[in-house]
Amino acid sequence: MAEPLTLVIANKNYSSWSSRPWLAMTELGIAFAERMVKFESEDWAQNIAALSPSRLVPVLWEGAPGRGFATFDTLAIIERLHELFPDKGLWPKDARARARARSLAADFHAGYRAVRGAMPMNLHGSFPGKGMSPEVAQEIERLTEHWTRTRHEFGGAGPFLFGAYCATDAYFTPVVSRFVTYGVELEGEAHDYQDALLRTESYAAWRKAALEETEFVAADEPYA
Ligand SMILES: N[C@@H](CCC(=O)N[C@@H](CS)C(=O)NCC(=O)O)C(=O)O
Repeated sequence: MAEPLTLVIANKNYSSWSSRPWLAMTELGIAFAERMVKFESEDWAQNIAALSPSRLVPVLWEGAPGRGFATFDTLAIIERLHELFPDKGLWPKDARARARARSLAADFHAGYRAVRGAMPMNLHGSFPGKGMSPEVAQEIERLTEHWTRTRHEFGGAGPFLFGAYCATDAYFTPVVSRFVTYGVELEGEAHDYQDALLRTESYAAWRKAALEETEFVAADEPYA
C-alpha cells in the first residue's frame, strides 16, 4: 500500500509554486494532506529545515513529513506524481502532446522572469496597470502565443491546452490569476483558456482559502 502523501506549501494568497502541485493533485483526484508553513512565521523559522531539503516550498512527502521520502521543486514533484499515478493524467497520453506539455511547463519554470518578478501572485490584491513594462508585455505575448498554438495543435474539444486538464494547466493557473490581479486583458483563445482555468474547481477551492488568509507579507507586496 502506498504511503500517504503530504504537500508542504506556504500561504495560498502568495505562493504560486505551492499552488501548482496542489491544483494538479486536487483537480486530478490525487488524495493528499496539506501542511502549510506560512511565510515569515515562527513555524517557518522553526520547521522549514526539517520539512524542506531546499528550504523552499512546495515539497511532497511520502510518509511522515520530515521523516518519510521528500521530493522537492515543483517540476520534480509533478514528475514524481506522474510515476506514482501514471493513470491520473498529470501529463497527456499522446507522446508528442506529453513532450509539448513538459516543454511548456519547463519553459515557464526556468523563464518568464520579468512577469514573475513584476507581477507576484496576490489573490487579495487588485493592482490594475502595475507591473507592466515592455519586457513583461513581450513575455505575455510569447506565453499567449504558446497557449493559442498549443490549443490549435493539441486542444481538440476540451477547454485546456491538451483538451483534458493536465499539469501544464496547473502551471499556468497562477499566471492567469496574476492577469486578474494586475488587470492584464487577454483576447480570443488566450482569454477563453484563462476563463477555463479560473473556472476549475481546484482553483475555486485554492482561491477561497487564500481569501480567508489575513497575513500581509511585505516581501510579496511591492504595490501595496
Ligand atoms: N524552483 C522552485 C521554486 C520554489 C520557490 O521559490 N518557492 C517560494 C515560495 S513560492 C519559497 O519557498 N520562498 C521562500 C524563500 O525564498 O525563503 C520550485 O519550483 O519549487
